Amino acid sequence: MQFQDIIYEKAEGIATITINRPEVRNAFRTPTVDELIAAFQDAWWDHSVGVVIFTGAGDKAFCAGGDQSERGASGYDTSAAGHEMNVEGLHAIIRNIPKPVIAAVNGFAIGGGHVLHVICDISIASETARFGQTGPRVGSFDAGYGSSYLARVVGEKKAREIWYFCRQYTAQEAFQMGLVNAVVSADKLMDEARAWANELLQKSPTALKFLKYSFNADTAHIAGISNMAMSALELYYQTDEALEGVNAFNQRRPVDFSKFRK
Ligand code: 2NE
Repeated sequence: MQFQDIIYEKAEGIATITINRPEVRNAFRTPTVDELIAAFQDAWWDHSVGVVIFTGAGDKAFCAGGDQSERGASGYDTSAAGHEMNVEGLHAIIRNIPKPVIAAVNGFAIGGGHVLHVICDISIASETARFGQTGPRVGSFDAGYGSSYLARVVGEKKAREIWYFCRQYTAQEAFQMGLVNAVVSADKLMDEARAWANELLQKSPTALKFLKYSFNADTAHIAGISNMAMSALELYYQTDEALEGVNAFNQRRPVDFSKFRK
């Protein structure tokens, strides 16, 4: 598969997957998600790969979530890929690939982009990284892994704060709440991610695989919740309420949900 929206590299046991849309803070569109799934699939089956590093191009963003310029009353644009955006499939493959996935968070990890790093096994952040959800502001939500699993990571109160208030958090704040494993200066981020990956490459791959699946088993029920959540999201995107959120973002105006409070 030829990649347009991502860069996929393999060297010395490490597969590096980079979302390459820096002009939109690495927001993903439907083909981006397909390419990410294809890259993770390749890394899954390639026996020379022991660890995946997941990052974003440039120095501004890891990923700013779904591309809001491609969102309308039928959800995200399907014309380029011929099907709905398969975010659920992307979450599933990051969870299920039997190798550790390290998120190297090099800037904004926001909205659906924040969910991506949350699902990764390990997150290493640059000092410049910023974390947050935006769903209730832009007319969206992730009621699957994005919320339930986040609550496992940072606790119920903090997860509710993160989703309800749509605030941004610094890398140090993320470290303090257990949302990332380490914080390093921006120029050291990829070296640090590779150092963690190299440490993992010295460990038993089968032991790592079983440990990952054991950790996953405890939250495996969220897959079913995610099925319902993503189906509900497709319906919600068709509402005037959800459209008010996305239109306000795209028109760069304040959002007004007041008439939907019924
Ligand atoms: C990420 C953030 C905080 C960055 O802010 P800033 O000030 O550094 O940059 P700016 O000017 O907002 O963005 C730079 C350019 O990137 C585009 C902007 O429109 C802008 O374009 P130009 O003006 O240069 O033409 N851009 C940024 N994020 C974009 C996006 N997501 N889609 C399309 N274009 C985007 C700030 O940009 C921000 O808050 N972005 C929006 C974050 C967001 O709300 N994401 C979607 C959440 S919903 C979601 O991801 C989702 C879900 O909830 C469930 C399932 C699937 C997806």
